[in-house]
Amino acid sequence: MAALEPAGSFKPALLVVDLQEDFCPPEGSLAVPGGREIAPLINTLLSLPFSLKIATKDFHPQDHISFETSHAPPNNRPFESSVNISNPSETSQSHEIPIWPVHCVQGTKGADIIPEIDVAKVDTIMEKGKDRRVEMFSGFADVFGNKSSQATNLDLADRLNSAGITHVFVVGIAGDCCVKCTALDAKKEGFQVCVLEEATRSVDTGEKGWGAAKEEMEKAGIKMTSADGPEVERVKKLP
Ligand code: VGL
Ligand code: ZN
Repeated sequence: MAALEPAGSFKPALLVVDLQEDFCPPEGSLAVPGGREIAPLINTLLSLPFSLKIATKDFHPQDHISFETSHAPPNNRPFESSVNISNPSETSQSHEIPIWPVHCVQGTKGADIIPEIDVAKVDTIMEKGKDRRVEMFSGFADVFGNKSSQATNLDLADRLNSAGITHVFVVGIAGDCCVKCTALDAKKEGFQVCVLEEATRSVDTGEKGWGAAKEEMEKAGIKMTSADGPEVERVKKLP
């Protein structure tokens, strides 16, 4: 659908990925260094005339398959262990996923969007990762590429397409995880995609983490840019 927009048209959306308590210091169970620092810049972006502003939330059941508590030791160490999970809709397919500390459990404070973010400026909040059986980093689909209503409250691509969105700007946390996967899927869905680098923070800021994530995104045709760059200038000029 995005491809059906007239050439040269510009209807940008802002996706604010997972700015939640559990991903932020000082108390988050999966705190990403500097996660809270990017809130002021994200609020500035939220006040710009994007056609649509969506915030995503990682929103897991308490027995989610990515949690250390869902697996037996010794192969359940967060940031070290990984497990194979099978595709709920095609059980012959499997995928290796990392093990995480318990995070963003539905109904807990850890799942809340941090109060520093001006959520009144957000049009829609989408929840992802709701199916205990499968990992979902991207707001568009799970790690197998499934779009299931069991895992989310909203089909993100549908929402963007029905608003006639052409360009997707991605910010938030974690840069090397959910931001990357969401940006890659946005590109696959046919949108032009920018990631605003200073408005993301990563679990691993090194070459293997954010460095590799940037390379993968750039290879896919995603633009790494800045809030001072020409892409955001174009948003500022919108009526
Ligand atoms: C995320 C790890 C596990 C993220 C979500 O938001 O980047 N990371 N679940
Ligand atoms: Zn998660």
